[in-house]
Amino acid sequence: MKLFGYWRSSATYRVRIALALKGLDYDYEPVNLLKGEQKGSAYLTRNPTGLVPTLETDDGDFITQSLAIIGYLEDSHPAPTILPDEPVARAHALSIAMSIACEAQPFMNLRMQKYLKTERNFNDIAMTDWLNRWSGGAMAAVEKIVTQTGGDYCIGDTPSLADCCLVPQMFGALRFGIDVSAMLRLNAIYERCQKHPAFEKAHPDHQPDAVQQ
Ligand SMILES: N[C@@H](CCC(=O)N[C@@H](CS)C(=O)NCC(=O)O)C(=O)O
Repeated sequence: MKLFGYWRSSATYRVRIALALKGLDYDYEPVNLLKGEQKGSAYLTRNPTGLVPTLETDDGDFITQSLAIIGYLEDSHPAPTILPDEPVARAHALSIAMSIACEAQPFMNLRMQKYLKTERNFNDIAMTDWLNRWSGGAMAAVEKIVTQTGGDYCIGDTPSLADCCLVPQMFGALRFGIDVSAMLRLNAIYERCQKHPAFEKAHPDHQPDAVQQ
C-alpha cells in the first residue's frame, strides 16, 4: 500500500493513526500542499478531488476520502478493529468521525482559508472568528457527544475511528487558534492519545516530510 499525503494534513493524519492502530506497513509519498502539488495533473489522475490523502492499494486501486480509506482498511484488515462491535457504540463512533470530517474540518481547510483571505479580504481577526464559529462550533457539539459516549477515549476505553478523527482535529484547532480550552473531555482524550504509541507514530512531526518550525 502507498499513502499519498502531507505531514500536517489532518485528513492524512487520520489515516496514519488508523494504519498505526492496525499495525500496517505502507509506503509514503508526500504531496506538498504549500507548493500546490495536490492540483498537479499527476496527482489529479489519482485523486480528482485535489485533496489529500489518497491510498493506493496493493492491486493498484486509488481510494480517496480519509473515511473511505479507513473503511477500506477496516474491511481488508479487520483485526484489530477500530470500530466498536456493539451497534449503538459503532454508530456513535461514526457520528463523531463525521461531525469532525464533515462539519468541523472543511471550514479550516487550506483552500477555504486561502479563498477567504485572498478573495474575500478576511484579515486575521475575521479568519479567527470564522474558524471559531464554524470549526469550533462543531467541536463544541462533539464535546457534548463525547461526554455521553467517552471513557478514556471517545467511545469507552478503547481507541476507535472517532479518536482517529479527534486527534488531528485538535492538532489543527490548536494550530489555527481555535479556542478549545472549555472542551475538557476532548482535551483529556487528546492528551491521553499523545502517549499512545500508534498516535505518537502518526504525529505530523514524525513524518518524513515534516518541516521543523
Ligand atoms: N473530506 C476529505 C478532506 C480532505 C482535505 O480537506 N484535505 C486537505 C488537507 S487536510 C487538503 O488536501 N487540502 C488541500 C487544499 O485545500 O488545497 C477527506 O476526509 O479526505
